Order: sequence, then structure tokens, then C-alpha cells
Amino acid sequence: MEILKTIWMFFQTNILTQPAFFVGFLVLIGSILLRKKWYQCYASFVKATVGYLILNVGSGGLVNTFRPILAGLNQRFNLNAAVIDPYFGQNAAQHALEAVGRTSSLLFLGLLVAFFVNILLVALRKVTKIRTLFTTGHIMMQQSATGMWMIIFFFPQFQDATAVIMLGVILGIFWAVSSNLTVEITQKLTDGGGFAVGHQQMFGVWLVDKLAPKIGGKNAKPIEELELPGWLSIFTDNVVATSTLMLLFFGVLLSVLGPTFLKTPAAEGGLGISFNSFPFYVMTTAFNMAVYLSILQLGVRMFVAELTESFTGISEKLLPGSVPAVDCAATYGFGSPNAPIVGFFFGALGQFLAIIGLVIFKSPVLIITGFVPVFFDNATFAVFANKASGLKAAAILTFCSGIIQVLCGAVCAHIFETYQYGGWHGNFDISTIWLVGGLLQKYIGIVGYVIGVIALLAIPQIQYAKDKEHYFQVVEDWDAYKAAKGIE
Ligand code: ASC
Repeated sequence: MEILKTIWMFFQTNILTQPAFFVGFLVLIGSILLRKKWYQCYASFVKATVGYLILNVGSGGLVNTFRPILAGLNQRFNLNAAVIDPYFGQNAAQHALEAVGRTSSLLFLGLLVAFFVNILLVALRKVTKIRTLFTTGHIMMQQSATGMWMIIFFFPQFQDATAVIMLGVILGIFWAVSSNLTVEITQKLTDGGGFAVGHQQMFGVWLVDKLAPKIGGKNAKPIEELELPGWLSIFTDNVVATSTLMLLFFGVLLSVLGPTFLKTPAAEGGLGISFNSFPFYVMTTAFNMAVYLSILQLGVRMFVAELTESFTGISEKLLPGSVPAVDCAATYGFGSPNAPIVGFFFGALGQFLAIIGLVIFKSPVLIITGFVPVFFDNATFAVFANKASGLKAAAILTFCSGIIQVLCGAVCAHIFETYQYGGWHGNFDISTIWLVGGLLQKYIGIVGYVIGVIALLAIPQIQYAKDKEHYFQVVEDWDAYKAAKGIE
């Protein structure tokens, strides 16, 4: 037993919660199954892992630079608001668990059960119709934290072991079902990239893909085909567009915070950032957004290329008709390079408008924009909306998403009582689908939980019933699927 525990702990710490190695590991297995030479297997493993690590540098840079600045609004104006961001949400959930006398390490046990539930659902895919395995460990950890708190909050009478199993079952099903929803649309976006989205906005992505054509119309132009007149044409360049937009955004934000507050050491209530010239600091911060985005896209191209090739080994030999579900940022290497920034911009506009609404209508709960949901959810929505129906759809849908993120986030922080711990998870699916699940459990208890499980399990069955012939083909043989569906 001790040995098993040690092995598991090793796997959990070094692979399961480290997506770069998890994906590298899958690529390695895939390459071995394809009977590649040992040195080719090694090279594929290295390229996939390094590619993902590069993506991490990009997304980590974005998160670590911009998160404290947005959260700084809270400190600067003594707002006492909840930050809607998964890092703050995880922290709040762990504090809440400890406040009611539970240990926050319960979330790792929940994660373990959920992971095995997901594997089981893929293994039984002939019955369950699940084609996706979640591989984004840091996201799995954040969702386990929030989920663990929700279970304990609604069912305080349950012992730790029961709560862990309840969380593991519903969370594993959520991972499998939600990422499975993105299979067809991600294959279309990436022209058979061989992966799905396993992050925090999969239901949102599915919805965006359905709504976009209704908003964009038939003849909508994708962002990459827009021809801007005269001097505006400089903005078709991704670096120029991102840097300029961010200069505007952070110019306003950092000026509102003010150089004194930014420089004041953290121990004295400031952000403790050091710089010489304020204008140049603003410029560096804004331009870094373009730097990190470029890095991120470079990493995506590298690891997706390996994944696409070697996962055929797994999907041909081990788990036919299945794909890994990876970080949403993997989609930013496809479609228009300007789409992510369009999503961020309109999502932020929607969020700010909704926050002003909360202030005007004297909401008992105030919200501060968190970087992860406002950027990563909306950037992803814009990539898919643009693919489905162009700029107008991307702009309108992300604007609406921004509003929903704030309003539903406020409701969640209030209902699930994480407000007092300063945060709520804040990503789109967690503030919408999980809110519905939470309300079911709040009002009808365990029956609500069971309804949630059954409703989730029914979703892939409905997807399958709609397109039995091509349901697994979309990942097993993309070219044949394209030909059958008339996709160019
Ligand atoms: C999240 C989260 C991150 C980012 C990253 C995007 O939800 O916790 O660090 O999104 O995964 O690439």
C-alpha cells in the first residue's frame, strides 16, 4: 500500500499536475505504439514537452504580469470585492474548507478519483460515447478545489471519504463530457489537429459555435480577411494590434492605480513594482502582452505538431476514436492571430460595464475582473466565433460573455459564500454550468446531485445519436470525415 501511495504521489506531482509532461508522456506512448525508432520517440517527447513548456512561459507571463495589476484595483480603492479568477478562487475554496475544519488536501483525493472516472469513461467509450481525456493538471487542481468546497458546503453532514467520492464522480464526468463537446469544432478549427479543449470554458465554446452564425450571418468575413483602409491597415499585424490595444488598456488602468501605489512595497499595501520612468513602464507592460502571446503561439505550434502525429498511435491502437483535451491556449495557434486579442478586448468591455452596473445598483457583492477568465475564456471564444462567423460574432459574443462572467460570478461568490475569502473561480463554465449544478444541490440536495450526473451523461448520448456514422470518425480519420461532410 505504501509503495502504491509513493508511486501515485510521484505521478501526481510530476506528471498528472504538470500538463507539459503529461502531454509529453502521451506523445511518448503514441510514438512507441507507432513503432518509431527509440531516438525518434525521444525527439517527439522532447519537442512536445518543450513546446508545452514554451506555451507555459507565454501563458505564465501573461497571468503573472497582469493578474496583480487587475487585483491591485481591489487594494488601491479598498473595495473588498471578490476577484473572479481561478487562482483566487482556489485560494478562497481552500480557506473555506479549512474554516469548516476540513483539510484542503481533500481536493487531491477528489482529483485522483475524477481522473480515474474520466479514464473509465473513455475506456468504456462504446457505451459512454466519451472521446476525451482531460490532461490539463493545473486546471484539474483548481476545479477540484472549487468543487470540493461546493460539495462540503452543500453536504456538511458527509464524511471526508463520501465527499471525495461524490466530487470525484461528478468532476470526472464533467471533464469527460465538457471536453467531448468540443471535439468536432476543435477538429474543424485545427484541420484535424487531433485534440479537444480541456480547460474552463468548454460549454461556452460549444455555445459560441452555435450562436456565432446567427450573429455573424452567412457572408461574415473572418478577422484575417479584413482589409483596413489607409493607416488602419497597420492593425492587421498582430504585434501592432496587440501592443496598441494594450497600451490603451494598461495606460488607463495603470494611470488609475498611479505610480505611487504601484511602487509602494507590498508589505505597505502597494504592489511593490520597481521602475524608473512611468510612461516607459506602461509601454513595457503593454508590449509584453504581445511578447507573451507570440511566445505562446510558438509553443503551441511545436507541441501540437508532435501531438497530432503521435496521438494517432494511441487512437489507432490503444483507444480508438479518442483524443486528449488540452489547454485552451492551444487553439490560439489557429485561425486569425488577432482573434485572441479581439476576444480579450470585448470581454473586458463587457466585464467593466457589468461591474459599473453592480456599483450603480448597489449590489451587495462587488466583483473585480480577474485576468485568467477575461483573457483566456474570451480569447478562446473569439477564436471559435471568428472561425464560425467572423469579427462581428467574435466581438458581440465575447462582450456578452464578459457581462455573464461578472454577473454570474457575483451570484456564485454570494451563494457559495466564497466572497468572504476574496475570490470566486470566475471562468465561464464554472460560473454558469456549475452555478446551475450548485442551485440544484442547494434546493433539492442529493437529488439535485443525481440529476446533475444523469444530465451530464446524457449529453454525449445525444451528440452520438445525432451523427452515429461520423461520431468516432471525426478523430479516427479526419480526411474521410472532411470528405463525408463536404468540409474544405
Ligand atoms: C487558466 C489557468 C491558467 C491559464 C492557462 C492558459 O485557467 O489557471 O494558468 O488559464 O492555462 O494557458
